[in-house]
Amino acid sequence: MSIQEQDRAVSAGSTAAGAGRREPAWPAGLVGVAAGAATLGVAEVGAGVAVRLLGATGTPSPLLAVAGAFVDRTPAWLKDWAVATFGTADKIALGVGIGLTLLVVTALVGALGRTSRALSVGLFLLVGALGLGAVLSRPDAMPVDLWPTLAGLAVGTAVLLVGLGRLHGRTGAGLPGHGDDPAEGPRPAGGATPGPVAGRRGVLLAAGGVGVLGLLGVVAGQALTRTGRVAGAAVRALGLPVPVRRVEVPAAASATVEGQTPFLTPVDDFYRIDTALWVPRVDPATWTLRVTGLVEQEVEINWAELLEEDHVEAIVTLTCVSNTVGGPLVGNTVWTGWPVRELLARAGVRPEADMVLSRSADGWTAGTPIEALTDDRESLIAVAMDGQPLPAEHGFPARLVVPGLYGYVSATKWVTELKVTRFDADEGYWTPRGWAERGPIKTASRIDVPRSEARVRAGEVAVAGAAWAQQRGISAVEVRVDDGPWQQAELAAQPSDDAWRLWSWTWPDAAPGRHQLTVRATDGTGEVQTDRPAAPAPDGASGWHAVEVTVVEDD
Ligand SMILES: Nc1nc2c(c(=O)[nH]1)N[C@H]1C(S)=C(S)[C@@H](COP(=O)(O)O)O[C@H]1N2
Ligand SMILES: [Mo]
Repeated sequence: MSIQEQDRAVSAGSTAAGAGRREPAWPAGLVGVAAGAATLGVAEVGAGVAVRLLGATGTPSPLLAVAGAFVDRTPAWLKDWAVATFGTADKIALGVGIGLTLLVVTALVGALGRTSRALSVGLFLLVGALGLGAVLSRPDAMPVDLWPTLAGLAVGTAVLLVGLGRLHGRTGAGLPGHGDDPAEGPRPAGGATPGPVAGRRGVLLAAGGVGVLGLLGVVAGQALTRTGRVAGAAVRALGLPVPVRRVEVPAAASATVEGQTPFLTPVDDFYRIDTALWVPRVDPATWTLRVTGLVEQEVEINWAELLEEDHVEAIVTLTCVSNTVGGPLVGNTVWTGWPVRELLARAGVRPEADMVLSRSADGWTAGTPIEALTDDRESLIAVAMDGQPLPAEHGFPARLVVPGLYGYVSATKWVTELKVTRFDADEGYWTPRGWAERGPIKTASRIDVPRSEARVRAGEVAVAGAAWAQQRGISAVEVRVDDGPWQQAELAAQPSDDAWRLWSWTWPDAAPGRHQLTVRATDGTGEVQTDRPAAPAPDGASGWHAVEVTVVEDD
């Protein structure tokens, strides 16, 4: 009997016996959810095995593939909103969003099975096809990456068919046992038991069990996948180049006020922004960096060769274009690396080139104006931050660091290729997604102390923060209370124009009540930070950072 025939038999049976009584939707919905969970459980465990044991290069996990495909299609305003709302937890938020969507969709698909099992299975497979398409659309995808999802769909479809069949009093084809329970009473001639059958409870329990197992599979599969991708202890054991030039970080550059951001951001606190849903695990033994495109000759270097070159240290503040005024997506550290300009010189850049499209192991790209990589600024192929190998999530084994440009147009992590090209021929990942083609960093300043909405004691109040204008440096920072006059802040030392400059100011006579503190910086060229507010998209936020504080009576 085909599915359609069974359907007809089922509806005929239930109308005859049920006399118009409509079955509730939720048991069938639960079966749909169980089928979805079973699919994902099998697929994610399979994906974990594919990544861990079989060395898959693509994204065999349908969940990560869908999430990745979604991220790639995120318009600027949505990315902006997500980062503003969830900060660096945006990936978790995305995971929760996908989970809830799947819950609703599979429940609906299951509930439709009351009317037509064929329709239910058809829609179920359609959703599965979207997952398969997402897997195939990922960078480095191979047809073999499809098997975990296909295996999951086979199991999920079986769960759906059997669950719906039993729920509607039909014995699934080749499934003995059902209906033999005398408690279910006599079976009508059509072979269908009437209405909601006594076996329903069993079906629901089974569906719940399958659902839980499926979820466990998802958790286990994700754990397998992720640990499989993160560079392990072997990474730490690798030697690092001894820099031919070291930087001094003078004590006078340090924070002076408690709660102020430290001059060097601890690696563990360094913000992380990327489109990678799993951290690419790049094996330095097979890693290479190629220079291609508009060059006299293509050049390729491997890890051992890179370590042979003359590395230097540079203090560079990295900033994300998505950072809001006063936001946290900025960090400062000492980078160790080989100047990009030396690698490009080896390849010989042709005069018509005006951009370098750098590409990462996971297919992400950044378009950087060529002069930022060939002039005398300290643009590096960085292999270390704060004297340690790059953590996997910050680009191990090598990434680009380009002073003066937002990360999205320059700071390619897990970098594998530099394609010398032109802006009119190529574009970086974020450009077609609504972000500007070029992203020079705007002068910015931030109040860290006191925090917004803090309560402080009347009298002397320490105010402190950081300001940055990479490549230009900071020459002044001013603070204002309410609409009062601008006051010069004290500046810490600035060992590099590419690093932020810490500042502090003592508010001498904070009076009880609510007050607003505002900060603005002047860059090294004498230009004052603009007060014109702008959202991060398309080329970086602007405007003055202000905090509201409540001053309370000193007792
Ligand atoms: N491969 C890759 N590199 C990337 C990105 C990315 O999505 N993929 N994001 C860029 C962006 S937008 C920023 S702000 C910086 C952030 O670097 P961090 O995570 O080390 O702080 O990395 C850049 N490099
Ligand atoms: Mo960014």
